[in-house]
Parts: sequence; C-alpha cells; structure tokens
Amino acid sequence: MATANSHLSNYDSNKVPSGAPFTIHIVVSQWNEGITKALCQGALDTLTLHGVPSDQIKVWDVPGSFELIYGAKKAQSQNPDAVIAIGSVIQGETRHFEFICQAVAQGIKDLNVQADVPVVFCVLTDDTLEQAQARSGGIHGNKGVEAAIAALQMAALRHQ
Ligand code: DLZ
Repeated sequence: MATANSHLSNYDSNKVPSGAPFTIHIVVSQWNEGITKALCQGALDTLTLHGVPSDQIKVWDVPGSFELIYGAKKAQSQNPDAVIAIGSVIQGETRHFEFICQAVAQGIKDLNVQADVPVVFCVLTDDTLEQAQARSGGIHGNKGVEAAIAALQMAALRHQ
C-alpha cells in the first residue's frame, strides 16, 4: 500500500521553497466533505507556514471529484503559480468509484500536459471512510500537507 510505510506529513522544511511570491489556487470537492475539508485545512496551514500570503490563496468549491477537472481548468485560466485539486472518492457498491477515479486522474494529468500551470493531485481513493480519515489528519498524516509542499515545489519549478 502506497502510504502504509510512511507518514505523509513528515518532510524536510529546509527543502521547501518560500511561498511568498506565489499565488496558489485550491479546488475542493464537496463529496465526503469531512475528509476534503480536513485535507484543505492541511494544505492551507502548510501554505501559510511556508509564507504564502492569505490574499494569494484562492479556494474554489466544486460538487464532486469529477468536477475537479473543470474546476482546476477554470483555476488555471486565472494564471496562478500552481493549483491543488482536493477530493475523496470512497468505494461503494457499484463501479462508479472506478469511473470517477480514472476520469479525475486522467483529466488532471491532461491539464498538466496542456497548460503551463501545474495541477497537484490530492484525491484520496480509498476502500473505506476509515482509510480516508487516516490520510486526512489521522495515523498516515494529512495528504493536504503533502499536496501543498508539492504545489510549492512545482510553482518554483515553473519559474526556473
Ligand atoms: C456520484 C458520486 C459517488 C457515488 N461517489 C463519489 C465519491 O465517493 N467522491 C466524490 O468526490 N464524488 C462522488 N460522486 C459524485 C461525482 O464526483 C460527481 O459529482 C457526480 O457524478 C456529478 O457529475
């Protein structure tokens, strides 16, 4: 399992670029809102910790993870330095899970290929609510923290 052996929120802060010059947009899915709000808070706290001013952070809400693709495309059009797409897809009784996970991963990959604003993938794809909770502020850390670090690194890379 990808996160079973590492705590997502452990990182070397000395290797993180200062966020002071960057504008970061966060697109948040409202499905499984308890999880996505915790991920978003982890990302916001981390961006602030690394110097991104609050007026350079914009949060967009979308109904579900499928809509993260359009939301991130819309955010890209405002030319921020990076976008973070936050969602939580949890396996149900039908195959909906597979279609949403495939679509959002492919869609966000396509946005990274097509436009020069990096989009970071912060979509949890879990079998159970407990697994999602473990990765949004539980025993496996908060993947929103990791996404914020990735966004700062990608923002810096964009300007190299
Ligand atoms: C419909 C649906 C289902 C069943 N499950 C989830 C989920 O676990 N996580 C999530 O973010 N969204 C889910 N959705 C909603 C879809 O992402 C989308 O919002 C709708 O299909 C409308 O396009």
